[in-house]
Amino acid sequence: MSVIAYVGIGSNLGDAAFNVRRAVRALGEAGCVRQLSALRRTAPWGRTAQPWFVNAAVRLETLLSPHDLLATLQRIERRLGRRAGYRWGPRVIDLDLLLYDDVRIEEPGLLVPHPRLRQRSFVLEPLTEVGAFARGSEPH
Ligand code: A4P
Ligand code: MG
Repeated sequence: MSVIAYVGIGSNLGDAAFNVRRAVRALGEAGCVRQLSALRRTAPWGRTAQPWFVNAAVRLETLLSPHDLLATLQRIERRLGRRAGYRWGPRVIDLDLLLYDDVRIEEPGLLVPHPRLRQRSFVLEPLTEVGAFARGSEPH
């Protein structure tokens, strides 16, 4: 049975908007992209001495388990040119699994909902736009 998941997309290297659009297209491998937020230019969070980001979020209908979805996101990141960098550093593409249905996962390699969701307007705003909190629920 399919479930609804939300994926956050960010880029701040190269043509960031182009990278985000390529990632959205590639997400077809993970399921059906039901809605894409606006693409926003956002000031860098965490490490401020790096280029501005382009951020967006999608609502995705998927048949994949959370682990398989994460593996697919990481495969897409690699294919789009993501190289190992440092935490919160610049990246060609970053795909974060923000929400997966109402599921909570706390494992070393997978935390859902994404842990820093509430601190970040560059995540919350596009998430809201694609309907993540449409039933009036608070961010998890
Ligand atoms: N991981 C655990 N849970 C998840 C999840 N729900 N989704 C693990 C995705 N990955 C998850 O991720 C590191 C590890 O997190 C993965 O191996 C996976 O097993 P990463 O993407 O390689 O590392 P990272 O992105 O450098 O670290 P982190 O903490 O995820 O960084 P963030 O939170 O993604 O922050 N400023 C603006 N304006 N816009 C941005 O998009 N992004 C960052 C990166 C910093 N500042 C930003 C932005
Ligand atoms: Mg990340």
